[in-house]
Amino acid sequence: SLEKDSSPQSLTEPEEVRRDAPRRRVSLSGMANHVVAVLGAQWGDEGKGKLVDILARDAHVCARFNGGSNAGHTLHVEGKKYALHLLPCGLLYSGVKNLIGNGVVVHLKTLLEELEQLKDSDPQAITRLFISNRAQLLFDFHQTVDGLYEAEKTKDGNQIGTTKKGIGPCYSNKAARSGVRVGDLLYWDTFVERYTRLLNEYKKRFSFEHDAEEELARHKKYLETIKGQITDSVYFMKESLDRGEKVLVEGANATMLDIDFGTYPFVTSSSTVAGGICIGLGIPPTQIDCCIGVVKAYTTRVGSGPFPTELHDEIGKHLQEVGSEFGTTTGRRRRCGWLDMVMLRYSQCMNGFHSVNLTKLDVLTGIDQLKIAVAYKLPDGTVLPEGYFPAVLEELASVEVVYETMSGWTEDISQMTTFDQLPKAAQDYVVRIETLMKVPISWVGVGPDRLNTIRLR
Ligand code: 2SA
Ligand code: GDP
Ligand code: MG
Repeated sequence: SLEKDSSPQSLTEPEEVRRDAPRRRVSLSGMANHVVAVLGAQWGDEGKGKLVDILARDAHVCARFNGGSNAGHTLHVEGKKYALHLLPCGLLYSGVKNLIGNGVVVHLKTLLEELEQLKDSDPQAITRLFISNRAQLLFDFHQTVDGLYEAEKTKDGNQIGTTKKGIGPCYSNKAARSGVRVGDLLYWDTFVERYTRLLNEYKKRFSFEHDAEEELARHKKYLETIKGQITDSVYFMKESLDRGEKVLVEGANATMLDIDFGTYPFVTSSSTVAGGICIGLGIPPTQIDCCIGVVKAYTTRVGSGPFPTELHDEIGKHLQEVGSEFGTTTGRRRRCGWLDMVMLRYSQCMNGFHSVNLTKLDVLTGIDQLKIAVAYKLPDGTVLPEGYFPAVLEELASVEVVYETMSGWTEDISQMTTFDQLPKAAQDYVVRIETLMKVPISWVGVGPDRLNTIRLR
């Protein structure tokens, strides 16, 4: 009976089973775990690509779970610079399989152009790439429509400052259940029907020219190239995990751009936080062993939206210029400001980072005094509690930022390889961040190259 089922006795057994189940031990040293995720803790461009590149060497699989070609991950490897947008960074290693999960929106033209870049040095790269049959296809008209929405919003001063890569329109179609998926390509007539229906929906809403015949013909060619790479990613991941393979999950965009938890509506359209991994790859939360947060030693943001610690002075200019803060995808100048611990503690609430990679510490060299935002105060003097970040932009706009000031340093730290070599002021800055965030820092970036990384744990 119902009563019996809900009695405390019936709960005892499963609880015991759960308690007895072996728990995996988390290691802070990245790929010592089975499933490791690298996620951006701020507004993106923290340097996720660089850490993924460092860890991918020891992975069997590198997987993307969210976003599309709006992401821009820059890698500096052996004197060469790579900018990847849609391809997982693990593709640079010949022993790593790369998965584009169901949560990604795939613009095949971009994907194949990126592969083309690698063709000379690595003609086999495509054989290591797998694309989920459940991933949404992003067409050229999504990009056109992204621009048209932005133009409409610009009229009222509400533009988001998107990358115009079609991300918002494509995820909207997914939610509206009118999207076209990668697997649909395998059933050509259905694909053409769905594509045409979707395009016609947009044609009713906007006036724009679009050569559907040409785009369809191109997709027929794309299909020939990628047919063997289309996979059922849930099954792919299950098999991989059953074999005990090491999986590196590569986050795109970042926490404060998350569709739910970011500074809505000035966000991207995917789930960028730890929870998004399960949705975008089809793996259970119990499989994720370690989440690493990538935190830039200051804050940047590209596009519109609130930025409480933004600097409009010489220091902001220093961060922008010394940090080469330009968008990897659009070349846009990134807005710069002080490190914001209020935001990072909020970021920790959703992501539960096991450890942190602090990046771009070298960019702070030469700044006399460094500030860290440690609290937000409301107009009535109330200090917001730890972990709380205003969801409503009006409340966020009303806060006064409370800063702590620390001494800077002048020594060039870019060639330093141990924590002990860092000037005392730089060490203090790192330790202070660790204390305020309550998460161990495992790596400190002191330059763009793979090698410019100090390992702490
Ligand atoms: P979208 O295109 O719909 O995802 O844009 C919505 C908002 O998300 C921001 N966004 C980004 N912010 C930082 N970096 C991103 N990737 C590129 C990079 C950006 C670039 O690595 O530099 O090149 O401009 C990225 N992608 C999206 C975007 O600025 C909007 O605020
Ligand atoms: P992602 O989107 O998080 O992968 O980051 P991006 O590649 O868009 O932007 C980060 C930029 O900072 C890239 O140009 C990296 O090469 C560079 N970078 C990463 N780590 C460091 C670092 O520790 N110091 C310096 N100076 N540059 C870094
Ligand atoms: Mg980027």
